[in-house]
Amino acid sequence: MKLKINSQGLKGHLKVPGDKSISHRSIMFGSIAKGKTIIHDILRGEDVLSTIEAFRALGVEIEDDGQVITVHGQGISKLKEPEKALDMGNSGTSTRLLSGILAGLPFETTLFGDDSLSKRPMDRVATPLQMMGAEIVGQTDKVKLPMTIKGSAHLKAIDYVLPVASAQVKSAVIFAALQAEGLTKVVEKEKTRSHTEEMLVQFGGEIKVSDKTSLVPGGQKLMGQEVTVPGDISSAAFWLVAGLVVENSELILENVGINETRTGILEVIQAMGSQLEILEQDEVAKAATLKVKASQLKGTEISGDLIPRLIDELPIIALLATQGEGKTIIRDAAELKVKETDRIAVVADALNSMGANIEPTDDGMIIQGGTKLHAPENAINTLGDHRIGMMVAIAALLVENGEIELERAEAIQTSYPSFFDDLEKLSENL
Ligand code: SPQ
Repeated sequence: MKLKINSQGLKGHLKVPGDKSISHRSIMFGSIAKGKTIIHDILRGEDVLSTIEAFRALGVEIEDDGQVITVHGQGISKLKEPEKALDMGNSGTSTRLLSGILAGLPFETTLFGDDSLSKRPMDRVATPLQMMGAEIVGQTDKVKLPMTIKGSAHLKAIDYVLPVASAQVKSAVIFAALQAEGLTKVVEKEKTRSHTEEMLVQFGGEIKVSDKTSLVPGGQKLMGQEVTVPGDISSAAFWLVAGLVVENSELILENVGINETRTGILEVIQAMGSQLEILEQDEVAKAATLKVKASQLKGTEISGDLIPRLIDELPIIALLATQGEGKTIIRDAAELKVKETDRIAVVADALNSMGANIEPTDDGMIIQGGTKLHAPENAINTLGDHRIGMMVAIAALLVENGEIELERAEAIQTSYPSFFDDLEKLSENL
């Protein structure tokens, strides 16, 4: 598709669409709990639809009346062997978290995905789940998809120190631990998003979390709940950055999820000296209304325990850094290489083709600020990565002349189906 260029400014209010991580988990917890779960404001992105279809195939009745989703949970032991292999689409979260659930169910399930997901490593979940007693076979030693899981009705609790900072691996082990005999201990490398732990408690489960350690007793039974999904800060990030870098912009973003394990981008924006205001904050819903205005920015350093708190925002933060004054250094983010694409290489290639100066490194990027972006010579391809597509669409707003063709733009449906409608709306308000 041809991207909109040369924006004269973005203005107005936007209610940010539902959080993808919480949407997946609301379906999963609802499906393994007993009783009705009612979900408000779920994200109907393709990744979440993959999760919904997978649980329907496992025998769960899930209704969508266009307003709320109702999951008729019958308890985890009532999930049944699917008739065919489950299509996980593009979704790492669906695949890895579902693996933890399937690990304790005594039947065989095969999971497959699209070209991007089939390149992503699944050994990170297969290893702890095999230690607990599940049989898991995938392609190559990295256990890539298609992968077959034969669960065990007698999972054993383990003590597991995560070798990578990953909420998906932590969550897979927690889901398996709920079904195991004994107390499972999971120790994180860095603190990652806490949605699984929090929602487990919301669904009546038990978990003891202290800093990076979680203790999960086995044999748990959960109860259906009413869930309201807050807006996704990872989707809001595109508008936060657009509001800061596109001249003459002023945006108010409502319903932005502010779980503290996800708010690293707000700290970066503040460190870069930009104008960000928190207008309202709802501590119960864990959501806030944020306001941003076009600002002068300066370079910063992003590393260490901040990385898992903004891992999915790094592509759009890289664009932000190209517009600051001075250098921005991103370190400790090697995990970017195993996302929907190698987000270090793909971000650097896409923005450099538009005139940026980004040096990819083994675990991050060195970004020179103050670069003027132009239309690239060739089309830019998302390579199936929604966050690359949205980052390039925001970068295009800064380009004054020419045309920018985005190939495989449909990848954006993964997490933000109304992205271009929202861009249109914010562009019309001048
Ligand atoms: O689900 P998927 O494809 O892995 O999605 C991504 C994304 O950009 O939307 C990563 F590519 O988000 C992950 C995130 O990076 C979602 C997630 C979760 O919901 O638990 C955790 C993070 O992944 P990880 O590997 O660090 O656990």
